[in-house]
Amino acid sequence: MRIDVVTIFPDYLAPLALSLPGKAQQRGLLDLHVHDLRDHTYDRHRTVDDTPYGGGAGMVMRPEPWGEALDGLLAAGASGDAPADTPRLLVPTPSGRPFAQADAQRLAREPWLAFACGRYEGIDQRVVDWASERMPVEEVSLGDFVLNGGEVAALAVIEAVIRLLPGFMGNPESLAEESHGSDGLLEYPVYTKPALWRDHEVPPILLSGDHGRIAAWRREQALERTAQRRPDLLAADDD
Ligand code: 6GU
Repeated sequence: MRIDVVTIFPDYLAPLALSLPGKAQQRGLLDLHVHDLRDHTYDRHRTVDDTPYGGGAGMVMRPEPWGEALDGLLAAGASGDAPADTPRLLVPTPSGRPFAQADAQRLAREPWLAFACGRYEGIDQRVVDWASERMPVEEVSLGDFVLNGGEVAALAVIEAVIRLLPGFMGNPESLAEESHGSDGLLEYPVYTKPALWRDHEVPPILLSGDHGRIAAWRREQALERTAQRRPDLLAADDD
């Protein structure tokens, strides 16, 4: 999978050189391209923002640098240098549609993703409107809170997606058994050695060797936890 990220802070994406994402790049599973939006500015101060039309607080990202940056992606697509004609463009924003595991699974099947990381009060809406006429575009949110910019959100989405790529994980079985996995429940609590730690015991059933009762206990715990923390998930859980 190819992933392009356009940002005024390329260093925010540096963690993708670490750990499993770093290995995935070395092994050719992930082809990551990070671009500095300011490379598409031509004034002395490399300005990317301006005051909002209609007034109000904060600054808005000007469309011209974004247009050039996206032109560059389309040129890569047209030249055959990329794995598709266009990327699917993800725009992280608190006003986007909520991003969930099903989206990660859907995006993991795409050959080419691009991320437009906005800062300040956001990107001039015409950039999304123009891009939408040329490539699939999704404005996505991680939840009901506000980050300073799209970079941390892009990192989170990228990690959620690339860990689903075939061959990314050492042990693909850990993909099947996790919160927001196929059963729609939160994960049950987990324990390891020692069996007694600071007066706290591991639930004895887990030491019983009775795999049927252990599976039933875990299901019960997952249901209880989900009811406590995320009742909204149970409303949609049919079984
Ligand atoms: Cl995707 N972007 C920003 N800037 N803030 C957020 C977010 C995204 N999701 C939650 N808060």
